[in-house]
Amino acid sequence: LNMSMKHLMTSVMAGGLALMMTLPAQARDFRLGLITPPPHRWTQAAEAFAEDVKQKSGGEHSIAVFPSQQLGNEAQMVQQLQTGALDMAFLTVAEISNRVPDFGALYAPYLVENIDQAAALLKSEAATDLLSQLPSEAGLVGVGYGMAGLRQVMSRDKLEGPADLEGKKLRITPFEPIRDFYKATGAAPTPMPLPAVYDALANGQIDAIDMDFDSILIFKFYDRSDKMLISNHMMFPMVGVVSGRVWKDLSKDDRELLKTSMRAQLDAVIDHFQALEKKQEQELRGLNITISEANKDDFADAITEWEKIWAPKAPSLPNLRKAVAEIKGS
Ligand code: 3HB
Repeated sequence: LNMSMKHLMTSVMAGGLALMMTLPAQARDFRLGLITPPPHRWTQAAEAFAEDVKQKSGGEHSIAVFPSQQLGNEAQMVQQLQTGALDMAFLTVAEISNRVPDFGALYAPYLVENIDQAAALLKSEAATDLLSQLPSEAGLVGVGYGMAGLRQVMSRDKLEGPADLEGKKLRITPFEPIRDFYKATGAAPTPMPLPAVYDALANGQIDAIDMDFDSILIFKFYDRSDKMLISNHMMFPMVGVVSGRVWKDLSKDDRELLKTSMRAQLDAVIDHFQALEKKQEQELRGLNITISEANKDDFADAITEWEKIWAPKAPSLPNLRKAVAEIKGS
């Protein structure tokens, strides 16, 4: 071979190699489902995640986001994730706790005292450790936590304290730890996914709702229930997941890309709720709403009842409490 042939062959080989290195193994069009509507921070985070993955994969991968329960409720989305029909989702831990009861530990009433402790707990090792149960117990890879604000109660009729919950048809997110908490207060908990709440309140199907400040503002629930009990009785974690079936066929690089990018967005969701909580409370206090407050002592009996049911079902509870004690001490 003369020099120019050799030169040509080397450059062809180098060109081929460069091409192999820049193209990902397989371009993918992923789908991510969630129940929250477009204005909710979770949906905005999902959109930002999709945009980031598109950019970082040089346009090879895309993620289509389906908000507002378009692909079904959370129970249906979990089934789709298990078969691999759906690739990813941002799910309330509520639905997860229906399948893996240990996650109920995150809903111990007054596990945390405020939103800062909730944020720190969800970023702690104790909470992250729980996620390692998801592949075997639910066929999901738990990438990380997000959250919404702490839970409050709104009602059409008088609501000055826990005693006024007696006999009220009270909307809850469909999961067992919260059902058991409200049953213990004497209320009649009515499970209903977020997108159905406004109409149910408007048509009188329910008297009261369990909700966070942010969604109360987004959906204007105060138009239909103008008594608010600021109770801060529970956290409301979210988890970003990838289908276990989909995950096992992804390259190492693609896994890393999805994990890093999703985690950054989930952390930003936690930071958002932490930063805005006071402002949201102020905004609600400025509206024409009758506000009362309640704390851990006011709910003492219901908490004792809850512990009886959930301490045996949620063995991670002591570990989470220890983490909270460390957070408070630091
Ligand atoms: C709910 O109340 O069920 C809910 C609230 C959120 C997000 C998702 C679900 O802020």
